[in-house]
Amino acid sequence: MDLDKQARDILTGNDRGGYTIPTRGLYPYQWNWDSAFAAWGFSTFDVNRAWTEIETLFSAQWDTGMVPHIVFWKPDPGYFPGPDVWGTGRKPASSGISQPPVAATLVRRIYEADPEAGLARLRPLWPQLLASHRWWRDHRCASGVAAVTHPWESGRDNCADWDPGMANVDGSGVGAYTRRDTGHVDASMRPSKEDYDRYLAILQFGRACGWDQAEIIANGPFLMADPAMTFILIRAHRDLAAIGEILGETTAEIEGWADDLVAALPQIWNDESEAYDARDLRTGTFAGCLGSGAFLAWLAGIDAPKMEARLQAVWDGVRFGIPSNDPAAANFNPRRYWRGPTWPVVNALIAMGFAQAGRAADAERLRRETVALIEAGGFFEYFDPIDGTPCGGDHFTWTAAIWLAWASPAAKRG
Ligand code: 9WN
Repeated sequence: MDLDKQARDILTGNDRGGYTIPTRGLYPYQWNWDSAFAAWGFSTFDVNRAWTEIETLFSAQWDTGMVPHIVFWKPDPGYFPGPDVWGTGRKPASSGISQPPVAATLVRRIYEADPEAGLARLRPLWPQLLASHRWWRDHRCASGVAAVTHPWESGRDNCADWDPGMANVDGSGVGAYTRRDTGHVDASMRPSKEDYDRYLAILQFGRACGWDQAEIIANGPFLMADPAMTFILIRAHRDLAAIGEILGETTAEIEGWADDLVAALPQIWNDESEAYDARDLRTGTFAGCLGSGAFLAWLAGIDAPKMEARLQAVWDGVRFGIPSNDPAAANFNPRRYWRGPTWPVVNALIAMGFAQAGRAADAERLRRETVALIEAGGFFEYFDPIDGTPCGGDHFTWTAAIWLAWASPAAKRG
């Protein structure tokens, strides 16, 4: 069957009425950055539905400005940890952390694809987007670059990048619980029990302090500087400023937020590995990891000539796409979630950066390799970057979305 049609069918099939779930079974709620990608995909065939996706996500925004990483619109026992475990007391029920703020970047694209239809939808979103970017600035960038308070906040949950921070988290007292993820996909592709204990310990700290951000930043069990989040946020600030210009708003403050992040980048430059690297903000320890996070630099308009040779070695070390971890690293695992596999959705972001940097050949290579994965394996959550084996969930929303908006031969790439 025609892949464009299949992709559209996945988006409409995962539509739960105003919001899209990432995939049935494994992820039955609305996820933050997944929804922004879903909207980008919808914009290729139903722009009205694209705007609705973003509006629904932002309708769950906290009064602090935070857009939560999961919105639990309808109870579903198939996912753990659900709303009762998070205990945020919000309406609609949501988790207590956020996720990569790709919304402004993708909203700008959705608007540009059809400015006439978009203007009336863009205007009401402006204060919401601005409040969410201010939240990032105030609560996650105080020490310079962008930090994450939980691996789940990074969206690249199980990356080796988080190992130094996770090593300091005591997961021994979290109590008994039943995971649901391993009932949906092979356990060898998912995080270990020790990882889940620690994820829960971090969650329980947040819950115990009523999700008080100052307390979480000062004393929470996990705080790491994240290159990927920093690059995504720089790009998002610039895109938000461009949206502000369209709407005739003042944008100098937002440009200043982006400039401040750029100025802080030396904080996450690891001289030893000659690359941007995640860093434990409690101990100062670098993760010593090289993967897709560092290669989002170009998305932020950062040229990193010193990282060039490393990029080529990591990319040439696999066959399909840019891997989430260096294939030469001892902790590389080609199938375990974020410890080596390649994500079509991350490839789309990296390619956006390549295109912006005038590296058309790299952008095209990344697109072709991603196309090969989807053509052979289908619309899976992620893939083994060496032999192309599809992994994780099937009929996956963001893979279908980036197919329509970027990878498909029919996509209008801008
Ligand atoms: C926790 C939905 C989400 C993605 C994340 C991905 C995975 C969740 C999980 O699935 O995380 O948020 O339960 O493993 O890592 O990036 O947003 O697709």
